[in-house]
Parts: sequence; structure tokens; C-alpha cells
Amino acid sequence: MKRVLSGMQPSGLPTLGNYIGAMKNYVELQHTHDCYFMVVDLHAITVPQDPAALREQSEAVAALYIAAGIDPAKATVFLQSQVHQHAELGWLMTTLTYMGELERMTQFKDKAAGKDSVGAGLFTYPSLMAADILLYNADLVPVGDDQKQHLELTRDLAHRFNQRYGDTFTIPEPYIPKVGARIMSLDDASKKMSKSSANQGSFIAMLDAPDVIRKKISRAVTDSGREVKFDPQNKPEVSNLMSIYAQCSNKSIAEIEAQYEGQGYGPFKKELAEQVVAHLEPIQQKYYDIRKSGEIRQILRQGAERASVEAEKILNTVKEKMGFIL
Ligand code: AQP
Repeated sequence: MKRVLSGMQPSGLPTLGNYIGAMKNYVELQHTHDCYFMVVDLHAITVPQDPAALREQSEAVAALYIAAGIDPAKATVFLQSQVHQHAELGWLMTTLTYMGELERMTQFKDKAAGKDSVGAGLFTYPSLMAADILLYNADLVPVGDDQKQHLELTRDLAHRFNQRYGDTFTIPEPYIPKVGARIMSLDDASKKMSKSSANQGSFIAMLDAPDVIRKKISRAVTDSGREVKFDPQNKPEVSNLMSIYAQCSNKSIAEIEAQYEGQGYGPFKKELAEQVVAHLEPIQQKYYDIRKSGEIRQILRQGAERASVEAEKILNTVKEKMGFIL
């Protein structure tokens, strides 16, 4: 069975972008692959986090994984910080990474833009992400489009290590959805939807109440035309809404275009909101049940135990090859 690894930062509550771009694929892959799904809390602290909020959001992301359909008996669900090997291999990978490679990362440039001081962890984030993936010799990494560049660096680092020290790491492949790989902000279709955005109206959180979802979609920016047509170049806002519609309804883009031909944006947006509400409602229900049961910490502990057995094997191989005394 091929191995899959992916993760989500508890830097806020996951959005519809995180769900469509990544989590929805996790659920599908668990049936055919040996899956490891992390909550990457060590990545979240590359920007300041309130400790109480970090704990709450870490549990929330894990509970959302399970509410969305990940079965912890099938897939290993765990917190990155509870498997200490991530931090250790992260350092080893940092020493293998060139400054120029990190300087080219667009996510770093975006997140550092306009800030007076930027933490070094934000800069070296991609080296830790490489360690996360290589620690399990993952074959496949389901991610949204925004993580493609980080994954390319992971592949380069794996090649570099293998060349320097002999074959060790599997070269991982990205697994990026065809529709919905980059869900854009509701207020600005040139920016991706992000859970840590200061503008609450720019994203739909997976836990937003139905009326909040309806309001956010009705206020979503559209162009001044009225044609429901998929044209990301000329109609990025409507095309983005259509991608969301397709992913929440299982209808194709062509079917959606045909359904709303000649009707304008009003009926389309109204029905889109209902599709999103209907898609998220059972996930939200299950989420609140899981949180009430208090079982999430136990699931995460068990997941961390399983993950660290695998992680330890690769870490020891790497350390031995690099010249450490075990
Ligand atoms: N807008 C998006 N569309 C599709 N996929 C997305 N992903 C993120 N945003 C979108 C995918 O979700 C997974 C988890 O992302 P992450 O939590 O590791 O960090 P991120 O990519 O930086 O996502 P956010 O929501 O923008 O977080 P913040 O605001 O904290 O930076 C990844 O697979 C990502 O590709």
C-alpha cells in the first residue's frame, strides 16, 4: 500500500479552501492508502499564536478531520508536536537547505510582506515541512496548489540527501485536485482563501453557522456582468464560486453553467449557499458530538504513538548515514 502524508495548521479554524483543497481528498485516500494526517502545530507557531487558542484550534482541526470522515482506526491522526522526531529531522533538513531556495518561496514572501520583523521559523518552514513528509517516506502528499512549491523543495532535498548519503528517501509526489486546488477569497479573487485572514468575510470556516454562510456568500464579490460562466481569467470571482459549488454538490462545471444559463448571479448564489450549508451540516453535527465526547486527546495520543514508531526508524537511518553516533 502506498503511503500518504499531509497536514493542516491549527492557525485558525479550517476554511472551505482547506477542506476542498486538502481534507476532502484525505477522506478519499484513506480507503486505498496507508495514511498519516497531522495537525501541524509546530508550523502554526511560525507566526505568533495565543497558547490557549493554539490548544483549542489543534483539537478542533483534529476533530474536523474525523467529522469530515477520516477514520482514526484506518488513518493515523496525530499532532506534529507529539512526535518529537519531526523537530529533529527538521533541523537536519534545515542544514541541507540553501538560503536561496528558501528566499524563493512565495508563501514566505507573502507572509513576510510589510512586516518589520519576521521570525526565522517562517523562513525555514519549508525545511520542516520536508522533514514531515520524508520522515514517513510518503509516496503521495495531498495538498492545495499553494503548497506545490514547498513540495518541489521537499523533492529536491530528498534527491540531495540521497545523492550525498545514498538512497534513503522516497521522492514524494503531490496530489492536487483538478477543481478547487486554489479556492480564492470571497472579497478578493486575486488572493487565496486563508483561515488566518483578518477579514472574517473573506472565508467560510467549516464551522460557520448556516446563516453566516448565507450572508458571506450573498456578500461575495462578483463582476458587474450576470453570466454564470467558468472563465478564471476574465471572471475570477464567479469562477471561484462555481468551483465551490462543484465541490459541494458533485455537479460538473458544465452542468452548473447549463443550470444557471440566463438567470444572473442572484439564484446561483442563493443555491450555492444552500449547497455549502447542506454539505457542511453533517460534518458540523459530527464535530460537536466528537468534541462533547472528549475523546479527541486520546485519539491523538494513540496516533502519535503509532506515528513515532515509523518516524524513529527513518530518523535513525538518516542520523547514521549523516555520521551521528547512535
Ligand atoms: N484557498 C485554498 N484553496 C485550496 N487549498 C487550500 N489550502 C490552504 N488554502 C487553500 C490547503 O489546505 C491545506 C492545509 O493548509 P495549511 O493549514 O497547512 O496552511 P496554508 O496552506 O497556509 O493554509 P491557510 O488556510 O492559508 O492557513 P494560514 O492562514 O494559517 O496561512 C494545504 O494542503 C493547503 O494547500
